[in-house]
Amino acid sequence: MTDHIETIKTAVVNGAYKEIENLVKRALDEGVSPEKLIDQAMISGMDLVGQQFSQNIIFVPEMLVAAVTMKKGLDHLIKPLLKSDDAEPKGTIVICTVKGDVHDIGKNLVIMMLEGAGFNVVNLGVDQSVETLVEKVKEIKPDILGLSALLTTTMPEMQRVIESLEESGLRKDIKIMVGGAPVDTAFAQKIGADGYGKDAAEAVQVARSFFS
Ligand code: B1M
Repeated sequence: MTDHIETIKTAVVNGAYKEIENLVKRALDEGVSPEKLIDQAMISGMDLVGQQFSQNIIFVPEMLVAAVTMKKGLDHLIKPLLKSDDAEPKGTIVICTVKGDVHDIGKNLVIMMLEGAGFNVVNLGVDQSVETLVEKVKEIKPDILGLSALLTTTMPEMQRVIESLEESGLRKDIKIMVGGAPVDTAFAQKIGADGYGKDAAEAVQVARSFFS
């Protein structure tokens, strides 16, 4: 089992996008859980990629190939396994990465888990402006708006979204959940969000708590 985890972690770090599907399939066939593959192999691999980037050992192109590799493993093999058939329909969540930010792996993982838990998720993608979000909230009327940011420079966008929703009179009808590596509970409280999810599993708990 450790072998599968180490092999897949190395594949993500090395950007082995041609091999990843086979490696993940083999691990799943041999009984490694999707959750273990995500946490201990893929996310841990991406952390290493981030460290290597900070130390100038690798650069943006390598980081991008690692991201493509992780996405391939997640989308085709793990996503279907995270869906549960008996999940009762819950509320609707509109989710995106904020303006100026194109990181979407974590957000997409959050979406997979929310869908698996029975939420109806509308994924607006990445780099979404305050104006678009206000329009979409007006149009879709979701129960929850989820905002993701991976850059310290894009975190303030979350506050702008909340302020604009307040100005448009839409804030009172919606719960706002924020997340992403640089975000924490203190920041979420400071900007007036209703909840913060440390990871995908916590995001599901927070979303559920809005309905209890
Ligand atoms: Co970027 N990048 N990147 N990058 N990148 C980071 C974030 C960085 C920490 C790397 C580093 O320096 N060590 C650094 C940010 C530094 C900072 O702001 N303090 C950084 C930088 C600097 C940059 C660029 C500026 C580099 C450049 O161009 N010079 C550039 C910016 C582009 C832009 O957005 N405008 C850039 C570009 C990229 C790529 C495009 C190459 C690629 C992204 C590809 C993609 O996403 N499609 C990339 C990658 C891959 C990373 C790292 C290596 C990995 C991110 C990731 O996918 N992690 C990252 C380093 C790191 O995080 N270790 C780094 C795995 C993912 C599962 O975790 O996203 O944290 P995460 O999501 C978690 C939780 O945070 C949470 O749940 C998820 C699952 O557990 N969560 C939520 C996330 N969203 C949530 C929302 C919720 C709730 C929970 O509710 C709504």
